[in-house]
Order: sequence, then structure tokens, then C-alpha cells
Amino acid sequence: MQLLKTMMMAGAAVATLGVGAALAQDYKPEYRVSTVVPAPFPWGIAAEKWAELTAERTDGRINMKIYPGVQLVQGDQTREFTAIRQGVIDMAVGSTINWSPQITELNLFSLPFLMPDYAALDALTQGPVGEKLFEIIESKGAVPLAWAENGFREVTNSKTPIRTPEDMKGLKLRVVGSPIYNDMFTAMGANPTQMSWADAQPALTTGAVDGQENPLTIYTVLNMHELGQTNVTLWGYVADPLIFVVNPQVWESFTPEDQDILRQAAVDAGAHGIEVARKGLTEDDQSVIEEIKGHGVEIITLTEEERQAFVDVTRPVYDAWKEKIGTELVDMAEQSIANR
Ligand code: X2X
Repeated sequence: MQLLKTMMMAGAAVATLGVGAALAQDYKPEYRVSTVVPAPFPWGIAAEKWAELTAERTDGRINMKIYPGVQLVQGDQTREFTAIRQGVIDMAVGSTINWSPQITELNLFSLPFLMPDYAALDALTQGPVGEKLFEIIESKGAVPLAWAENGFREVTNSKTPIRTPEDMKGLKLRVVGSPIYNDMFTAMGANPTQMSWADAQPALTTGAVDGQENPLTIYTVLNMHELGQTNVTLWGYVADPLIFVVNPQVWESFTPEDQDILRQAAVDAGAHGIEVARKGLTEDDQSVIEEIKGHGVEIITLTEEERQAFVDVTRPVYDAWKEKIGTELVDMAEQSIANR
């Protein structure tokens, strides 16, 4: 009996090895990784690091190529998540904003003035809220592995310094692809127009729009001061984390060992990406802000009172979207932030 048991276990071990070996041979020559922006934006740096660490640690078994500009979905970043689910995209480092059309709960990070600082953002991504969101993403058809960061989004424009909602009256602002942004900017009295990142750049260059909102690392890499974006207001109204994901069939095709490597590489690349995204934008290191000022750009930091005016005017949007996102999840987020 004991002998039979031992033989069966040995057989199972051989079978497992056999399956693993067969799968490793079935790996694709290249895995397509989607991003919106490439290096030297922190977003692209995180994706490159992921590919580099994975290639190194799998001895080249998993070979990833970055496709920036969401080119695998013709630049339409709001279709990226669907393409991942369908396998048109194998892997991605994607923004919660861009996947919000398919995953309503990811609008959480776009709730106006929910997260006052980096500690608040970390309390969400690294706590029970992050775990819950990963479960939801998995149920929607992608395997989430780790977090990275685009950053806190600041508003810029070519017309006027913004200190109050009144200053935004009539400003034509490009916004990203979740309807919550239309709602917020309409509530502030601006004139929002939703467009992809691909369309936003020419629109800023030609002056078709007056302004935009994005993390300052996007501003500096693009030299937005040269595009007339010389009024910058630091209000940190939303922050934009990034998530490393893999298509489920692709994930299943990897051996457990390679799955572990890919996940750990994402965690390490995410940590690096977050460090790069925050560099020069912290209390101790304001070098990115100084660099922008050096170009003759006016940078406005809101006083507590000024900030409160924006909080008040967007509160109805917060409340309406809290219900859409799910009161329970938003309550959990508010709690995590209060306890940070
Ligand atoms: O389109 C944007 O503004 C960008 C690059 O930040 C995102 O993809 C969310």
C-alpha cells in the first residue's frame, strides 16, 4: 500500500514536471505590454523595469516588448482593458482612469479631494481597498500583480492663474476618459472636453484647448511650458495609480515558478516606478517644482481655504459617484485614509 502511494506521488510529480516543461516550450516569442506613455515618463520606466527584471530572472523565457501610446488599441486608452481581457494585449501597466469605463470601482481614485497626500494614496493601494480592487479586476478578466504610479494630477492652462472655481469659468480643458471628469469640471464652471492622450497633445499645441490636468512628471517630460501651459495650480485633487496586469490565458500558460517571478518583478518595478514618480514632488524634495518655476511658469499652491472652495463645489459630484462606485468601498477607503 505504502509502495503504491509512493509510486502514485512519484507519478504525479513526473506529470507536473512534464506539464511544466511542455508549457515552457509553448511560451510566445514576445509578450505585448501596453502603456500610454513610454520612458522617460515614470509610467514607461516602470514598464521597462518590469520587462528587464522578468527577462533577467527567467533567463529570457519571458520576453516582453513595450507598446506605448496604447497603439495596440489605436491610441484609444479607454479600450485598453477590454483588449487585455480579449487577449489582443498580453500584459499592461495601466491607469485606473483608463480602465474605469469597464471597472466602475476604479473611479475611486478619481473622487475629488479624497486623497490629501501620498500616505493616503498608499493607504488605499497597500491596504484592504487595494486587495478588494484586485479581486474585482480579477473577476473582470485580468490578473493584477502590483501597483505603480502616474501621480497626483495638477491643473494647467494657458490663460489665467487658477485660485478659485470662478477662475475656471469658460476655460476649455482637456479631460481623460471617465465621465466623472466631465462632471467635476462642469461643476467647477469650466468647459471640459474629453479626448485621448494622442489627441490631447496636438490640441494643446494648436491651442484648441486652453488647459489640461496631469501629473507634473508628464508636464516636464513634454515641456508643457513651451506649449503655453504657463499657469500651474497644485491642488492634488486626484491621484492616478497604475496597475500591472496579465491576460488570464497568458498567466495560466506560465509555470508556477515563472508566475512568481513575473509577479515579484512587477512588485519591484512598481516600487521603482513609484519612487521615480514622486521624485522632486515631495515635501523634502521640490526639485521638479523648482525646475518648472525656472521656466518662468507661475506655480500656485492653494491655501487651505482656497482648496476648500474646490472641495465644496465638487462635493455633489463626490456624493453621486460614491453611490456609483459603491458606498461600502468608498466608506472603506475613507476609513483607511482616516487611519493612515
Ligand atoms: O491621458 C492622460 O492624461 C494620461 C496619460 O495621464 C493617462 O493615460 C491617464
